Amino acid sequence: MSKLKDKLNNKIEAHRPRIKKLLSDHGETVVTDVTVQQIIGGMRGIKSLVTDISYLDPYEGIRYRGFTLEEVFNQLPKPPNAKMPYVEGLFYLLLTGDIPTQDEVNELIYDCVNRRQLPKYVYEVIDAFPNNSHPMVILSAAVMSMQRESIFNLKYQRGLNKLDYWESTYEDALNLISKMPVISAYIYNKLYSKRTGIYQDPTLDFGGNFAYMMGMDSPYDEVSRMYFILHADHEGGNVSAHTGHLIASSLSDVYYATSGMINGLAGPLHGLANQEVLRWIQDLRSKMGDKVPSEEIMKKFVWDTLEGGQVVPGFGHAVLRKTDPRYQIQREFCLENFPDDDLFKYVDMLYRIVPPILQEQGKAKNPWPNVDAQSGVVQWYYGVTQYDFYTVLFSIGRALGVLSNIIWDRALGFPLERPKSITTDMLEQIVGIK
Ligand code: HAX
Repeated sequence: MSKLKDKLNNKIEAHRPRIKKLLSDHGETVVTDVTVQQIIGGMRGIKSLVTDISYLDPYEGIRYRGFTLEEVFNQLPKPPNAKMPYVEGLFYLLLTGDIPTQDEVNELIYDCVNRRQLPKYVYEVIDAFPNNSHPMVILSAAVMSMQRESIFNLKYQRGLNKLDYWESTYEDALNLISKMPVISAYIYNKLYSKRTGIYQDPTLDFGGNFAYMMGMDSPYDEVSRMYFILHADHEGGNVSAHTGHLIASSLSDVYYATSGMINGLAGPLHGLANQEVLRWIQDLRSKMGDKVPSEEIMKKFVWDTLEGGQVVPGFGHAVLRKTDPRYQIQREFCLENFPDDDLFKYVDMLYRIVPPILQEQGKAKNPWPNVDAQSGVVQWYYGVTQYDFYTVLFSIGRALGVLSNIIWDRALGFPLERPKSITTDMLEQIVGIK
């Protein structure tokens, strides 16, 4: 057993009695009331999931295992001369709750490097797609095609003790997370680049090897590390995390669950918003030629979008009630590295003019920008201008959190998810209309 798995085993053994006690001694305690608005309105804010991987405070933003993003970026070990930490270190933190030492990260990197090779048929699955397929469709299918590799599934078929579910899920999760960057870079090369095939460097970490496979020079390795870490988790209720958890709750393995979470992320109200932001801005850019628009023109563009019954992509959030710290971190990165870039000037102007407009319109509960308003401009600047691909990058990051959650779901024996639905008639009776 690897040292990480051994440590996880001890943490799981220590955690199991806490869940057991909550259930046996306090199972009937009421946590929250549920309103009609919440039931009809997408279950907003109902406290009905447990995860210790991350917590999202509406005003502070996300904490991973209790650490703010600033603490995560400052405290995780980094490659020599790098400003951004190892992605593997973040995965270690999500799994265990501990900031790893350099040696602990090295061990995990070594383990993951040995899991990176893709079966030949996965390349063939990807190659079979027409080149005008959306990359998220190809990613989802490629992940799904690997279901036959699931160790959990194999062991379950042979008869597996419940207490051991997490172990083979851990193996599946490490296999999948190590392969996802390879799948994604191969999709990128197939769809957009003149490079055919894929070239890996086993001496490089997750972010470094991803940049290498994409054929991107430094600092794209740093950009990748920042991107994957920022997108890793946003507590349990968002569509991608919740989908992964829900699918896995039926004991579907991580390949089914991750393919499903990718499909949820592919919606424009969720992860695809990063693509939408760029598409929307490029629309204005093409009308403007090379010029950056005046504030007046930009305001009209925003109002036209709203009056057309569309949302302004990259703004608003179901939980956050302030500017997303993931947005702020990327904004600071842009200010430090390319403050005079034209596309950044667009995004910067939107940062100033959209919130007052959304406030004036009076619908959005949160008028402030979210992570997706800023992430595309960073990718664009460093050469990934094919914005259809941005949600694939998001998927790699998000898989870190979703897979960590599924391992813990199995370890703590969380059951099949099965909320209750009622009819409109019943709701009307409850409120006294009928
Ligand atoms: N532009 C225009 N209208 C908006 C808006 C925006 N950016 N954000 C919210 N609204 C509208 C909603 O559409 C809703 O309108 P209706 O009453 O007509 O249905 C109203 O304001 C109230 O919505 P809300 O309660 O503030 O927001 P929700 O929790 O329902 O939805 C969303 C949250 C993120 C889906 C929403 O803010 C939105 O559509 N934003 C734009 C798309 C986007 O950026 N998505 C990415 C979010 C972050 C994320 O998950 N990344 O992966």
